[in-house]
Amino acid sequence: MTDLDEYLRARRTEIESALDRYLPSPPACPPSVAGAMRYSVFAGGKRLRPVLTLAAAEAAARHAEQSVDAARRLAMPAACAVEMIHTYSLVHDDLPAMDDDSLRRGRPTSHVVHGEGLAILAGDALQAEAFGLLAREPDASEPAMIVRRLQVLGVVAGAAGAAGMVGGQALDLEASRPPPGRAGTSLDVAALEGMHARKTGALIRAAAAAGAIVAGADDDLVGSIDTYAAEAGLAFQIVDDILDVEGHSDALGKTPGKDEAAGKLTYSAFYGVARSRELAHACLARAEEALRRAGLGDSRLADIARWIVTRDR
Ligand code: GRG
Repeated sequence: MTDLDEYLRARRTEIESALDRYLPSPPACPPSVAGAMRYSVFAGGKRLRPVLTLAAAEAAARHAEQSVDAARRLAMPAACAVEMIHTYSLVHDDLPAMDDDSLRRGRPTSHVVHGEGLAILAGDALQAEAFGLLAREPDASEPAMIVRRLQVLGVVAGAAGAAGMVGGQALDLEASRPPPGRAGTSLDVAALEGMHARKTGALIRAAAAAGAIVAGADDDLVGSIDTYAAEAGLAFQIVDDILDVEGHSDALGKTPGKDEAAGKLTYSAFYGVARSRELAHACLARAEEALRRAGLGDSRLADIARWIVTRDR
């Protein structure tokens, strides 16, 4: 097991126990909705986004010669909130009205198990719980921490909303499932990049920025970490498209080949797999450069970017 594997394993364990604490349970809420939320949250996701939040907080703390462990603790609520929002987006994306998928994270999708109504509600509740958590935690009364908490809330809301993930999903829907009687919009490669920047890139950037902000990074450092995360996020999407062509459902935990079968424009369809790999490596080089310039060249963030382009699931 590599050093990074050990790091990822330790962070995932901490994230999962924090998610378990933060998610609502009966009698505070009905067992049906609690069960549906937990079904999707604890289905074995990679936890890329919350790990980025924690690693960005660590990088900011190390930069300021402060405690890495304390920074990670401060960043845990934002890490979990981002994972809740990501999970809600997957539950809703899998619905028949959207991507209509029956396999996710290696299990039948939420609506297949719980029915469409409860799947929609579980997604809605995950989003609401995420923002409640961001409003409450970290529980500190110093004015500086209250300001950071509000800043994180604004960054995550922007990334999740109409200018971010929801907007990207709307562009995807317009292209792939237009309203009855209307032709789908056709995406060129620039539009494809813009759509992904919103749909998956925005939340990945917000995940990293949130960690840096809560750990007290100044605007310059947050900006460098944001540049890094934008490149890492694009690399993540390009690799996701490659895995849709080359991956196996056992490793991926979802149905491979769906995008290709649906005739969707993807990086691998447009550029071919070999060129797509080169593009992902070019993103990695730019992500590493952004870190180096900020004095974070040897941080965990760099290892995570390398893992993003070499992953097989
Ligand atoms: C429903 C508002 C709304 C948005 C949905 C993210 C998203 C927007 C849809 C997912 C569609 C998709 C498969 C996009 C490709 C990239 C991606 C987000 C993959 C899933 O993320 P991973 O690989 O998943 O990090 P795990 O399960 O590991 O957390």
